[in-house]
Amino acid sequence: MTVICLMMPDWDPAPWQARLLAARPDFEVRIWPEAGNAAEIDFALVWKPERGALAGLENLKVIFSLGAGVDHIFTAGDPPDVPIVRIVDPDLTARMSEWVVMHALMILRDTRKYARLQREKVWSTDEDPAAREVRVGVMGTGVLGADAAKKLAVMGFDVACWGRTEKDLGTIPVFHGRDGLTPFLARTDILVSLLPHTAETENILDADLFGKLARDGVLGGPWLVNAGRGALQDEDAMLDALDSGTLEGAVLDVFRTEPLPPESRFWTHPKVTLTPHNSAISDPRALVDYVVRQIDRFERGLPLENVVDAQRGY
Ligand code: NDP
Ligand code: OXD
Repeated sequence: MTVICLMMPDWDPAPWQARLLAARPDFEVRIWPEAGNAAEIDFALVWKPERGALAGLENLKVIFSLGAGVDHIFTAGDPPDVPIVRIVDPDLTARMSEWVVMHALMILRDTRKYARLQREKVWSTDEDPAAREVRVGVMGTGVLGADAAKKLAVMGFDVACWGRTEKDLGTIPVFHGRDGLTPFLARTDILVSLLPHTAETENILDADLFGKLARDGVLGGPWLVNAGRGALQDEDAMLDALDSGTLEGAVLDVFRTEPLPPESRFWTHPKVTLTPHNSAISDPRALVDYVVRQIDRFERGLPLENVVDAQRGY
């Protein structure tokens, strides 16, 4: 008997449980906190587990993050010393790139202005810029950053990326490391953040960074698009930058506190578009197959895929 524990306090576990059992009727699927004898649990499938919840699973073999990010596991306390496998799946990747490309196009085509003109019943047009004139900088050259960058380039944007280490993304220039950050920002009109939250990336989106973005672009000022994590952003600095015009606008899917509290200024700021951390949802219809495949591999003695480097934190 293989015992699975679903730890997803914010999500409905029912579709995950049903799909797991359909794929592997031999699984016993328990739902936290009704987990029975914790020593019997082999695999934990988690999204934002409660603090300390993983620590008691003494015979755990693998932790599966039900998202691409794993910061939610580390911030819930020291997890047991077992492999952590994260989601890398075309369904999730495609969703994120759709969201990034959609918002880059909405910025390019100034949909905010045309919505206002429609409300005012004004028939008026400007000389809107072409995608090739807009420099998009993607922070993160991993699974999501690379895919979004390639799809932005297909739309005609002038794309570059920035990551921790050197990478080859074909015709897309890749900057890396702290030394590469300033020149990368200096050629960026739309900054897309697809970084993980680690000790190194905490608050990376701060006043200093906003001040280094290009000011000579065709959009009238630089934009920030963040779908990485809220902890990447210094939110007071971001609001100051929006108020002062250092940032022309921001599109935010993630926040330091989620759900975003009703009193947050982001809800009503005229330069902010926000979405409720749904740029790339984890859909059990796609992702259960991935997890089951990894468990099958583990049981057959094959290496797990997409194992997180716990030292690096992603
Ligand atoms: P990957 O691990 O594939 O990529 C992470 C990228 O970040 C790599 O290019 C890595 O560089 C870079 N990176 C990490 N640390 C640093 C640093 N200190 N300086 C510069 N670059 C750094 O992750 P994914 O692309 O799959 O996912 C990225 C993140 O997106 C997730 O961790 C999660 O936080 C977020 N996400 C958000 C979702 C949402 O709905 N809003 C949905 C899914 C993911 P290198 O390769 O050189 O090490
Ligand atoms: C993820 C997320 O990390 O949805 O996959 O945030």
